[in-house]
Amino acid sequence: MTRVHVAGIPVETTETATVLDAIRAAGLDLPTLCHDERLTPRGSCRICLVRADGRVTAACTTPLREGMTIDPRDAAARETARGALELIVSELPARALDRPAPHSELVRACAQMGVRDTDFHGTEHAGRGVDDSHPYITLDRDLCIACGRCVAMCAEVQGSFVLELSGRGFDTVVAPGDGGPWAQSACVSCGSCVDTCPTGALSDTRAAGRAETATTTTTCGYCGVGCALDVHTDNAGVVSVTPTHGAPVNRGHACVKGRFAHGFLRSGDRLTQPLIRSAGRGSPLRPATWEEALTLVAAELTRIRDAHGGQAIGMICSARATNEENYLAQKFARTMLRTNNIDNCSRLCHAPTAAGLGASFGFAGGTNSFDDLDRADCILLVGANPTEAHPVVGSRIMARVTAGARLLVVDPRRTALAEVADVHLRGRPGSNVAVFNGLARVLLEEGYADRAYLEARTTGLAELEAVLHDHNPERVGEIAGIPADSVRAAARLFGRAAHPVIVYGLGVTEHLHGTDGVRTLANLALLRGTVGTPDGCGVLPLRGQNNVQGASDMGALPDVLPGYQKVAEAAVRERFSHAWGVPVPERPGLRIPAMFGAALTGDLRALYVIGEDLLTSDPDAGHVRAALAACEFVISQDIFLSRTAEAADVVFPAAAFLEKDGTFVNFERRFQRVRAAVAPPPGVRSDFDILHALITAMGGDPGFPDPAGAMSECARLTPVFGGISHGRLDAEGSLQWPCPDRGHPGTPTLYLEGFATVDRRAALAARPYLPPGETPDAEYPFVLVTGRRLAHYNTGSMTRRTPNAELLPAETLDLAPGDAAALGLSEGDPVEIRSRRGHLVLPARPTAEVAPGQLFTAFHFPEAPTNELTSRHTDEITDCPEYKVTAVALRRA
Ligand SMILES: Nc1nc2c(c(=O)[nH]1)N[C@H]1C(S)=C(S)[C@@H](COP(=O)(O)OP(=O)(O)OC[C@H]3O[C@@H](n4cnc5c(=O)[nH]c(N)nc54)[C@H](O)[C@@H]3O)O[C@H]1N2
Ligand SMILES: Nc1nc2c(c(=O)[nH]1)N[C@H]1C(S)=C(S)[C@@H](COP(=O)(O)OP(=O)(O)OC[C@H]3O[C@@H](n4cnc5c(=O)[nH]c(N)nc54)[C@H](O)[C@@H]3O)O[C@H]1N2
Ligand SMILES: [Mo]
Repeated sequence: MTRVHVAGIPVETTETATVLDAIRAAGLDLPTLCHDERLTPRGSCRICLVRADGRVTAACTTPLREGMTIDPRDAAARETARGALELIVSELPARALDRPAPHSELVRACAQMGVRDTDFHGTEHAGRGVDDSHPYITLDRDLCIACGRCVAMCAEVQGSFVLELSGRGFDTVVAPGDGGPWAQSACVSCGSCVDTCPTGALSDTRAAGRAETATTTTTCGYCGVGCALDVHTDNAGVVSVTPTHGAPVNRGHACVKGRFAHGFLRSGDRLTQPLIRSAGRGSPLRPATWEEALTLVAAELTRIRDAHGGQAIGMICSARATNEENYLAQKFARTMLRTNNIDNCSRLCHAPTAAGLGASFGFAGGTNSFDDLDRADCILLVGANPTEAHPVVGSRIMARVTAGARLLVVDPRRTALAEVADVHLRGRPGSNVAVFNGLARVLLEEGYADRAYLEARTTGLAELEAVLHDHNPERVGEIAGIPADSVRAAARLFGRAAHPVIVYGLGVTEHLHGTDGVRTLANLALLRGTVGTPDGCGVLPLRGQNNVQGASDMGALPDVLPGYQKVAEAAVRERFSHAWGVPVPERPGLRIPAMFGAALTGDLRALYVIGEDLLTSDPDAGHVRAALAACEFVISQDIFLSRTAEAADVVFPAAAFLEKDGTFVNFERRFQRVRAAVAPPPGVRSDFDILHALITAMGGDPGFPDPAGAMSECARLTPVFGGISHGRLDAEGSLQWPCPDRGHPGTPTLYLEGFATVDRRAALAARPYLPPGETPDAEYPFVLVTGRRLAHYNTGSMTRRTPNAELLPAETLDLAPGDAAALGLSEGDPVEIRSRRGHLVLPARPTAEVAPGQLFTAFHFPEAPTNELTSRHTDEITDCPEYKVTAVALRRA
């Protein structure tokens, strides 16, 4: 603690604070231009000159000393600062003052320091020109003051190192490193340069000429990182989105989706009316009134339930929707449809995480906070590509690596982070369990295991050692196709680290042995004793969808009620039945893949799908098509007419995340508020309102009028969320579960007082390597891996309806250059990919990112229906599809 005086006011600050921090802590405003609290201070613009302990000094770079006296209004210092500002603006055209003050620190500084438009001597036609090649970012070179903030943001925060200052003296201007047009540079469009620019030299192209009238802080609705966003709006809708400064997760950073991809909201093909079929299947979908559609759905669901029982109806809820919507949906399924047949896309994604981490440690969630990455000195990144799929996390990892942390990557592809890794274990798809066991063996054999921790806090070491007996690095290397020595090298770096952290993604879960993968990976954290300890960094699964953690937490799952309380336990059912006034069905329900199977046998007759495009995202699309066709009645609730909606009997038009109220839970178990920044288009209702109306139409009582009421009912019935409420979140910002009561601060780090298992110990898993469901053979010699690309999101329904489509216009098949050459394929040549289930044609993209014999593509475009190819193999424990391994054949098309 340092104590100083600012203009006579006593101020206490942290030891690392600067004079500027103290001035701001005293509640005084001091204009700055080159300063950004997210960056290393530069002290180059000199407009923050003040007097401190008698000397004139730049406030932003001067560290505090105990007892310092600071005079931020000292006449001589401020006059020199004014001179510095006058010198800066003398080169700028006066139109620099045209920007609205909230977004221009220059405009604010001029107003506060009395610098006028007549001090601007730069001509309108200085002629350095505008680069408007990029769909979102415009560079107006004549407004650049070469402060270097954008360059520092790109390097220090984003970790892309794309921008630099080029030219000399007053001609210095920011440029994408290679000097060509911005759009052709390696820029990843995170927008942090725009966000930091103090003059408007860099601006958000889509916001040009619009002035916002309101700003709403909400949580991003794309991936599971949970970035806080400020959404700026006018009467016509969203003007721009900026990352919320000082927010706990993203700390003022964002990515191309959250920051820019909001244009889909006003897309001309938004669903705005319910659709029904007048004359049943085969007749076209036609617009209907809400009353007509709700009455029809209520009547059909009631008829099928009463004739065939609740088990004849299935509901797939949405990880895109809020907690309150998921809570209401599972309550609807259980009380009105009288079935536990409810699931969500966690099934296709991180169900093995929930099962695996639950079995190893106790809770179905990541063990630590994202912030713990700040102290990690070794990052084991497995089967995840966060630079594309969780960019804010990818950037933070890059920053740690730049600061000296070791990086170990386990991925068959050479991803951007594999490129900078100390060791890249490039194992064959499906070989994880072998690799993790190999690492475990070296940790134990070479004395890196924390024996005291293992003794005190875990069970199963002897069984694990028995399995590791035949997983030495040589055998593991053979299975995975990697050198045994690189397994040893990785284990040693992980073993020697003081604070190793494990970060992982779908490359671990979406496999026949996905849960085994999670468990054998969790073993490594236990062997090092880094879970449930105050300075441990734990295991962080990079959950996928914005609210996939929450949808599962809310009980949109067939075997658990909210908070993972088991349907099979009578006491749990009793408590919910009592509160809801309807008995909760006893039998756990069907998982998504089993719902399709039941539809084909006639056991499932109706399917209600909220915010999920089954025909695009579930594996073996042909099978899904047949299952939907076999159902008597299919309802799709979406913001667009997805393929699944096209195949449905009724379509309800739903509101999107920027239009609704509630909460999401991110990958660190963090509840955060979602607030409506704009109204939905006329005729569109939120998922909450639709379900609410439907319950009423079926003669039921939803039990609460609004999302806040849903959250409080959930909190009353769910011990781990007992202290969560909208009121508290509004006041405190965010809360990580477990949060059992109103006075509880939430739990950033799990298991400090013991694991949440019966014996309070973590369970080491003894699982041997087993081969994947599909392996290449003479007929299908290639392994296709499917995953994600930066600019598009899952089925692409949102991002393809924004200028992100200009950033990535089409899908490709990525293949090793040698394989391309052997097939006579050059960049862009059409290639037919055939699996045992289907085929499609994509342009070839030869790249060394992909290993020989392997292929990679995503599933973001309707023209590339990847899931026509994928198989119905699923994780043995959780039924998560084996999306990461499909045997295929290639042919020039
Ligand atoms: N831009 C963008 N961001 C997204 C999404 C999106 O569609 N686009 N989707 C969101 C969703 S729902 C999710 S779940 C997350 C997913 O985020 P990630 O899990 O990072 O995404 P993927 O690209 O599917 O797969 C990750 C990596 O697993 C590797 N992999 C494949 N097989 C194996 C294997 O056997 N072993 C190992 N060790 N690695 C393997 C792949 O090569 C790939 O690099 O992203 C979320 N964020
Ligand atoms: N081949 C292959 N397939 C995969 C994967 C893979 O790696 N490879 N990954 C799998 C994974 S991890 C996942 S999570 C799934 C994702 O698959 P999906 O969940 O089907 O994909 P999304 O595009 O995220 O969203 C589904 C639908 O929700 C709609 N939507 C968005 N917001 C809302 C809302 O607020 N309310 C409503 N009602 N609708 C909304 C969108 O328009 C879209 O049509 O895909 C899986 N499929
Ligand atoms: Mo996902």
